Amino acid sequence: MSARQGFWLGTISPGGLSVYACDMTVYFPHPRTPGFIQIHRHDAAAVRAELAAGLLGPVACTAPKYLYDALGSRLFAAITELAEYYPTRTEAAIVARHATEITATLPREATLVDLGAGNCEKAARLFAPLQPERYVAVDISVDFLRDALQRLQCEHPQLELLGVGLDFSSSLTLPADVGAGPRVVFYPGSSIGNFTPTDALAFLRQARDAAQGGAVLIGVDLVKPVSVLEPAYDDALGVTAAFNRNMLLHINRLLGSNFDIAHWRHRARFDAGHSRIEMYLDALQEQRVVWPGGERLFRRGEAIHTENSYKYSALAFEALLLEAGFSRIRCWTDSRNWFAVFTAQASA
Ligand code: AVI
Repeated sequence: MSARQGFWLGTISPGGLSVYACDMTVYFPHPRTPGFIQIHRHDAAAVRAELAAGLLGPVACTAPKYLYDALGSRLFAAITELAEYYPTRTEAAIVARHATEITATLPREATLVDLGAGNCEKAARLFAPLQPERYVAVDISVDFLRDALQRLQCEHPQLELLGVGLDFSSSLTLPADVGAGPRVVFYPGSSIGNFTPTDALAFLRQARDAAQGGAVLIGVDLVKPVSVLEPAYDDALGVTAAFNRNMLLHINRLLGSNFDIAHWRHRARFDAGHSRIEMYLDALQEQRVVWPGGERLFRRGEAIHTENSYKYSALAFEALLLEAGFSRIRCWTDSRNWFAVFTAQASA
């Protein structure tokens, strides 16, 4: 908001009073504030049913989203700082080094849609080279986004900001409020690796629709020696172990179960056949875990499969993007070929 104003200025000096005309534009503070839309509704009964079904399977398993309660999100943030966990800093270095080239492949003045935005830091680094018209931060709950978006609004008073609370792991249908026109769908951190390749393909197809003729910008972790991969998921400090075991405390609250974390050990292994890191919790002793309406006896050594993190070759991920209907695919990697950043166009 601005107003053009003409007014007079004067100075008094030993030579007398000099008066001169001044014409300037006065800027008033912009009243923009971030918008918020919560779409995902926590359905406690459905969550309990999903958890119980997973725990009662032939091999007990849980969806990786249950790793992220408030403490789990903080532990994940700590993981990204570990020497062994290379993906976050490798991706940031690729984006910083090639920002001009990367953003040149993306539509200007588009809506930047950030999936799993959290503290919005990664997307904010794209604002200067990309010049988006609108920034839409998506996470499971808008409560995770409030502080970050309010801080960003102070730094970028002209940018339209919207927080959307959506569980996009089940469906990536964005509300109409996100607006018309091309979008850049940003999915960093190799979170796509936490889907099976079949689910990743379905997700990419939805991302292509969501881009409305724009493009995607995706970070993908690449296959590399086991000696690098396994420590990244089983660090010396035990932060990833705490992240994994904390899930049992989260499940106790959601399901009313009685997991005792003292009886469970973290394990991570690379399965070359599936090209994925698998995370497990192994029972240290035989134990009966009970919850309202169910129970399971875990034998000593029996495991709960808690997460998969798929590692791709650049060629295999390019093939997945092509199969999902993307075109003009570009890829940037680091000097060790550990991580890849892809852009791909949603239009033909
Ligand atoms: C969020 N996601 C990409 C992480 C990964 O590398 O698969 C989650 C993680 N699990 C253990 N460490 C990090």
